[in-house]
Amino acid sequence: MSKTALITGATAGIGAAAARAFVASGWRVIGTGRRADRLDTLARELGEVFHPLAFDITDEAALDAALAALPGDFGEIDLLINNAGLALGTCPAQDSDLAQWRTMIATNIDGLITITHRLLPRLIARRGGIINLSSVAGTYPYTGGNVYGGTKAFVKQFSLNLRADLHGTGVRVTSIEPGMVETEFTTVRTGGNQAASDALYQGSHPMTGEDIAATLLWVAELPEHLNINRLELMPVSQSFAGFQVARA
Ligand code: 8X3
Repeated sequence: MSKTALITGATAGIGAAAARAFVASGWRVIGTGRRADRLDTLARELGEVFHPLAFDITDEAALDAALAALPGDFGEIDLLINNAGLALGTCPAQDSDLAQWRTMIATNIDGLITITHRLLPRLIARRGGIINLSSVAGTYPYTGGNVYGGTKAFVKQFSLNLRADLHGTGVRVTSIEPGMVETEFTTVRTGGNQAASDALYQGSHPMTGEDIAATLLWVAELPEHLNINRLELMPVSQSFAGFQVARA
C-alpha cells in the first residue's frame, strides 16, 4: 500500500525534485506552494498520484481550508516534509530590511510550526514521520546570515525537541541541513539578481535539488526502527572559513 507525503514548497527546487523522486518510488504526494500554475504543471507531469494544493503557508486560514479539502487517501498523511522556506538579503544586520526579516520568520518558522501542529495528530495516528529542511546556516554563522541562519537554527532545534516530545509514538523526525544547493534560492535571496546567483554557483559544482531529494527519499524509506536525527550535507567544493578579526 503506497504511503502519502505532503511536501511544502513543491513549486521549484528541492520540493519539486522531491515530489518527482517520491512519486517515482511509489508514494502519493501532496505538493503545496503559492504558485498554482507550477503545481498544476507538476500534476500534469506526475499524474493522479500527485495532488496540487496551492496556498500561502503564512496564511493560517488558507492552510486550514486546504488541509480540510484534501480528498480520500490524500488525507491520510504518513510524512510531512517541511521544505518551504526562503532567505532574503545578504546584508549585515545593521543594513538589513526588517520587513525581509519578518517574511523569513513568517515562512521558515511560523508557517512550518503551524502546518506541523495541524498534522501532528494524523502523523501520530499513522506512526509517520517529519523531515524538516534546516541548513548549515543554522549551525555555522556567516556574515549576512543573520535572521535566515536564526530561522534555520530554530528548525534544527525544533526538530530535535519534536523527537523528544514524540518519544514512544513511533513518529520519526529528521533535520536535513544542506549547504549550497543550486536552485532558485539565490535569485530569491538577491531579489532576482540572476547574475549574482550565477556568479555564486559558477565553477563550484553545487549540490542539486535532485541530490537533496534522493537524500530525503533515503531517510523516508529507512527501516522504521531507524531515525536519522540530523544530517548535514555540503558539496565537496564548500567548507568552513575562519574567524574574522577587526583591528584598530
Ligand atoms: C543555505 C545554505 O550554504 O547557501 O541554506 O548558506 S548556504
